[in-house]
Amino acid sequence: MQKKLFLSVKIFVFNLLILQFHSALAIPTTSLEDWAFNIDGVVSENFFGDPLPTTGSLVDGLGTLSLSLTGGGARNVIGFFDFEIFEDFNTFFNESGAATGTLAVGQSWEIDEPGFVFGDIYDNTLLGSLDNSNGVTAGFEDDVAFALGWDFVLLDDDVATIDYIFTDILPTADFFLTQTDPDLGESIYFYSVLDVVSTGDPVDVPEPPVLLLMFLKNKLLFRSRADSFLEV
Ligand SMILES: [Ca+2]
Ligand SMILES: [Ca+2]
Ligand SMILES: [Ca+2]
Ligand SMILES: [Ca+2]
Repeated sequence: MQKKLFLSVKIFVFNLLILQFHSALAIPTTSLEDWAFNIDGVVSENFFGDPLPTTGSLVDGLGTLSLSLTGGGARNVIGFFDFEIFEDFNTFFNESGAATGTLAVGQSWEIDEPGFVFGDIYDNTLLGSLDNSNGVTAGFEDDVAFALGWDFVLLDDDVATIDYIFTDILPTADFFLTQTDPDLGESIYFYSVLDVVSTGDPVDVPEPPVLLLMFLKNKLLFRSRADSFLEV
């Protein structure tokens, strides 16, 4: 028992030293190894040197990437990401993923090995259909990749904004994915927000006081005409 405790303390101190060494050298703990987007069947892949179809940038693998869509019709968007945590120190395949919360309408997700060994997440991204399952659960650590998708319908004058948020702060989002390096107790979180705004001109509806004035004016006119008619 004492031996086990001593071993645990040794591992804890070792991990602490690695963390301090890491921060002393200002080496980012997370890095984006690979990404792909499928926007209505048009695929952008980091593997082939495509530019990211998003705006925004990531610092040490964290931040927000956004994209805007216009044009009426059914839309299908998937963002795939392969992040590594502490890859230089304890590899990229000692990590696991988890999904938390309730999906929004039209939202889909996947956590899986990125496709070099057993995962089908990359193929699913290219096909435009995620399997809503986790292939790299805790206890079965490997190379974690994750993806979030949206299926929705836009009207002609709608603008959709999709944000992909990567953070090391536990989110309050209704649905989010977690990638964890259990050996160092480090986690990053990923969630997506879809916002649709109509840019159409609002129907020109008179303000209530204006309507009331028009009604009173018409009523007065009618009465005055009626009175004139009676006086003849
Ligand atoms: Ca790792
Ligand atoms: Ca899968
Ligand atoms: Ca990887
Ligand atoms: Ca990974």
